[in-house]
Amino acid sequence: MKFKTAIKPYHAAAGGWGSLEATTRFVFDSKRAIKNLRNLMRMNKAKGFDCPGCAWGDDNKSTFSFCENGAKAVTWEATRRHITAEFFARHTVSALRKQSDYFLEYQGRLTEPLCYNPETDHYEAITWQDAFALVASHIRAMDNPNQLELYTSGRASNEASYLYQVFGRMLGTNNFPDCSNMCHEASGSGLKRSIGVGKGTIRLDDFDKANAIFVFGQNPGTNHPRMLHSLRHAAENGARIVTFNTLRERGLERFADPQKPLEVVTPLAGNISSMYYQPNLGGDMAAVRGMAKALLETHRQHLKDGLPGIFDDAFIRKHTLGIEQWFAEIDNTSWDFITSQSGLSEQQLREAASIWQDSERVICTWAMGITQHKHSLDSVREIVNLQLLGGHLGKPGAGLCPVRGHSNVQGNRTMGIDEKPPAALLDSLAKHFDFTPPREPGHNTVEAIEAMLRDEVRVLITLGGNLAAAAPDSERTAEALSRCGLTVHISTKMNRSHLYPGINALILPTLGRTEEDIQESGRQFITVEDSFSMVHASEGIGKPLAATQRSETAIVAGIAAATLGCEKLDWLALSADYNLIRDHIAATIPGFTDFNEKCEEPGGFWLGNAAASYRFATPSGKAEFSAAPLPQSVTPVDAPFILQTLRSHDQYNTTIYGLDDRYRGVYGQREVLFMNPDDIAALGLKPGDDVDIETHWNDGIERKVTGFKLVSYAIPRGNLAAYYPETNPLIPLSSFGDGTGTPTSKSVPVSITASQPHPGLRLV
Ligand SMILES: Nc1nc2c(c(=O)[nH]1)N[C@H]1C(S)=C(S)[C@@H](COP(=O)(O)OP(=O)(O)OC[C@H]3O[C@@H](n4cnc5c(=O)[nH]c(N)nc54)[C@H](O)[C@@H]3O)O[C@H]1N2
Ligand SMILES: Nc1nc2c(c(=O)[nH]1)N[C@H]1C(S)=C(S)[C@@H](COP(=O)(O)OP(=O)(O)OC[C@H]3O[C@@H](n4cnc5c(=O)[nH]c(N)nc54)[C@H](O)[C@@H]3O)O[C@H]1N2
Ligand SMILES: [Mo]
Repeated sequence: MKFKTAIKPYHAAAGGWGSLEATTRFVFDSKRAIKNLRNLMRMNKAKGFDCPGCAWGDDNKSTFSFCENGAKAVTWEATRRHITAEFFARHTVSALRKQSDYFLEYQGRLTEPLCYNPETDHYEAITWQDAFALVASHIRAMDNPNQLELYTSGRASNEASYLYQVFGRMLGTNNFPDCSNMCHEASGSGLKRSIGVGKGTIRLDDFDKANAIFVFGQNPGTNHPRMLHSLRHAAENGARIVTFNTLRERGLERFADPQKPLEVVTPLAGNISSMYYQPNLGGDMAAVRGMAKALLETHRQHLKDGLPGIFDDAFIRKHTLGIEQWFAEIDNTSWDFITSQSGLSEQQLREAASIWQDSERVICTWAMGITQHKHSLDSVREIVNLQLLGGHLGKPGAGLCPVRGHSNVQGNRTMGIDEKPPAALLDSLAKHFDFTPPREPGHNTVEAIEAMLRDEVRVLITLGGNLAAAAPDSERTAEALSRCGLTVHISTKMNRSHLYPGINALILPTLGRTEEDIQESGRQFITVEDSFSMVHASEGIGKPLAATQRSETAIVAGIAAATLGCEKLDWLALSADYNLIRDHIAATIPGFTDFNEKCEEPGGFWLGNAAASYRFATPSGKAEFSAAPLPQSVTPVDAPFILQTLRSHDQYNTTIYGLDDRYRGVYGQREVLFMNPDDIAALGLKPGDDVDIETHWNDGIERKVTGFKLVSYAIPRGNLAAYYPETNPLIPLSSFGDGTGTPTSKSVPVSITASQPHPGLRLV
């Protein structure tokens, strides 16, 4: 495949024609355009399926609610392109490894179960029955249940993930690594410590009521496009939108609603951010500390002048603990340190603080720019601290909003996909199913890979996802996968993880969310939970490509039945009728009483949020301020540059839809490095030059990628950006967040050198 490459800065608003054009091009390119469009129409409606794009919520008001990137996700899944065992008979696994991630998934949907033959290096067809029997025999041959790893990616339904965790725990393990370990772990853990619940406290309509919205480390124009509607609407209502983002991101500057044709042909596009600050990578905790320092100073001055203070004293007194220690820590933190770590001036931080102070209702949102650093847990807690000061919790238009990634990643946790399960969950499972679940914590994603490298893993099952490409330190992760006794991937499409088979390996082809799911008792629906704790039903409408594809729920049940038998729990009866699974969920998971009846509610039902009702499940029973010092430095190892690894506009995590990144002006290529023009000049280089990127780390291992094209970009000096997963080889497995285990994908210490010309091209 050849692509035309170009760098052409994008000047229009995000959304608008560009957005529509790209959407329709994508839809019409696909082989069944009309059906796809019908899919789009139904997306997010009561009787359609939940968009597999992101975890943003639905307002159920508009009749045609889709975004460009949701459209891509749907058409990518609903393609008629597919591969069978015949494809794998033509290509060895080693040959496929040389292909790009784009090529692999572009081949289309997987349609039949496949088993790796190490003698020929080919995947070959296998029956479902033999596949389940093979998994069961490997699991039964383990000496200890912790030789099993059960990975989950956040698309799996509540029903499939619930069965999956019951299966694992009945076997005796809590090894549930998941994509969340690489994603919002800091949000879950940080919020839990501060306010007792690891989820956001607001609902979608709170955006309409806020006076100010602070958006930290997030690129909604690409990753949560429907959020732009909420921000735009809020801005029109007079809310101030304050963005902290290391890069200039078009979607956070201006947005034209593609569903309002007038806006896209006239300059009516709405401005999004009132203020746009560009901190250093990892500088947000310092930035928030700076805001708090400015506020504290004003507060003390008010008290000195006999005026009322500026904080919500009643809220603080009644509901919080530890403010004095935090204030002492603020006093200990100098402006010099704050400004050098954040990269923002004292004046900028005072200005941001004054917007916060002038706003009666404040929302803070954040995503990977906050959660993928070493000090992410403390950063999340610092944002909570700020919100607690103003009592911005549990009132309309105010609160905390970690914006989740995968469309059901929050639901997976609710269903018990958790390597550190709360005792209450285990107690409830023990009682309901009458067994003794394991109590010791299991492995998160990094720990699972380390265990594989130590040859401790006999069986790895992945319920969706693509560990080989998504996890850090690609070379070591690939080796880790190859060391497993058996790898089992439950997947919709071919991906890199399939190309690092264990000693034995299976690929099990599954139905996607857009597809009809017919079981013995008839047509099934599944349920998901969005970022706002709304649970709702989702029912596919597309005809499956092949009778040999099975639903995720049926596959999990099939594995469990073959391994554990159906005497204790009739797994096959559960997969014949998902209502029965929901009855078990209702009996064991808080908030799901009368689950089946509640699924009838259009738009779904709200699980509630204890902290938003001033019930804090912390040790003290109060919301707890955190008094963590700022980190001495953002990375433990010094290097000339810090690199963040992020998403382009044409990808869904490791799935590459195309090679353009329109809003950042990059076309036909992905191996690019965004750098400040002064840094480019200081290195004696120019835009378009090829460079190598090398990690500085403390374990003597060389980590380097070569031949990345320099792109001059609005990014503070010393900071760099490049795409994931091409840069995953640079992230050391041992570099992860304190208390989160999340790989530090947004702060990799690196140096840059000009690439050596290719030997074949050298002039003599
Ligand atoms: N179309 C599409 N949608 C998606 C996804 C996708 O790949 N494609 N992925 C889904 C998933 S799983 C997730 S988790 C979300 C991810 O959603 P995002 O978090 O928006 O994803 P990233 O591309 O990693 O972008 C990180 C953003 O934070 C900024 N940033 C990075 N480091 C810092 C920092 O230290 N401080 C500040 N202030 N800013 C920083 C970057 O410049 C960038 O704008 O999106 C979900 N939705
Ligand atoms: N360097 C770097 N690394 C990162 C990140 C980063 O920002 N930088 N982000 C991290 C984040 S936030 C996340 S969430 C992880 C993502 O990690 P994963 O969730 O593991 O990766 P995905 O790319 O989302 O998984 C894609 C694969 O899922 C399968 N799939 C798609 N739909 C379905 C389905 O409906 N059912 C099933 N069973 N399979 C399906 C397809 O086979 C596809 O190839 O990556 C992390 N890795
Ligand atoms: Mo994510």
